[in-house]
Amino acid sequence: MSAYHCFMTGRFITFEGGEGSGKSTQARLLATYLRSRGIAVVETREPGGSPFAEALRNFILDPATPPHAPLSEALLFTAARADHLDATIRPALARSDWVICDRFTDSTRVYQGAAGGLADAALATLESLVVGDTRPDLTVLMDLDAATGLARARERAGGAPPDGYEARGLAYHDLLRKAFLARATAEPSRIAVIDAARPIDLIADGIRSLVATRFGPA
Ligand code: T5A
Repeated sequence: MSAYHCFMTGRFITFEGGEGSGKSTQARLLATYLRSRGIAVVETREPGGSPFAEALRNFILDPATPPHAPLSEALLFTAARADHLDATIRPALARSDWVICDRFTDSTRVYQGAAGGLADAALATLESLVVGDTRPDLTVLMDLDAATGLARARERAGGAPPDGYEARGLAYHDLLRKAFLARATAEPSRIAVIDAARPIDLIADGIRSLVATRFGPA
């Protein structure tokens, strides 16, 4: 029997990082691995993860959406998050499923806070109102230099127009990277930094070890 079976309470794991850093790839691989060990996993993402939040995602990320202020943006992401938590994340954790979420609150703190200029204290207040106690047990920060991440995201898009965030310059994406790393320094017990420049399989192995160390031996 897998040692994971000793840990049947739900776990909440988020993946964070810049564009093209491999979050979705690694979230999917971890979910597949955990399912192979008999664990029920809900894979989800932000913005999105529930019908209402996915509708907001389409609006927010549509390149045709007019420019708007970081505060409006933060409120939209937070509205999507409130529904995502109620409709998807909390019910899954209540069933003792594991939840693996591609982006969560650290993205708001970094994109709308550090990069958008909103005060961290204001975002922290919104966060406690909406997230409450449903905070991630573990956050995997995929750390990659901005140029490589953007190149990967553009290659994958295959010529489709970049969304509003991808279209911003290299200096902006470098600032995001530093802001994510600063969050990891501030919360080392929750946020683990992963070198995302390595081959996909090596990174996946490292994340499995991390999860085993954190929640029980593999
Ligand atoms: N946002 C979001 C906010 O501003 N505030 C918020 O509160 C929230 C929640 C979301 C946007 O919204 C913003 C941030 C974002 O700009 P999105 O479409 O979800 O937009 O974009 P991303 O989350 O950035 O997703 P991406 O798909 O661009 O990046 P991923 O998920 O990090 O990368 P992934 O796994 O899709 O990989 C990209 C490509 O690289 C390859 C993959 O095969 C793929 O082709 N790849 C690798 N290649 C080489 N080596 C590796 N190790 C590789 N790993 C993956």
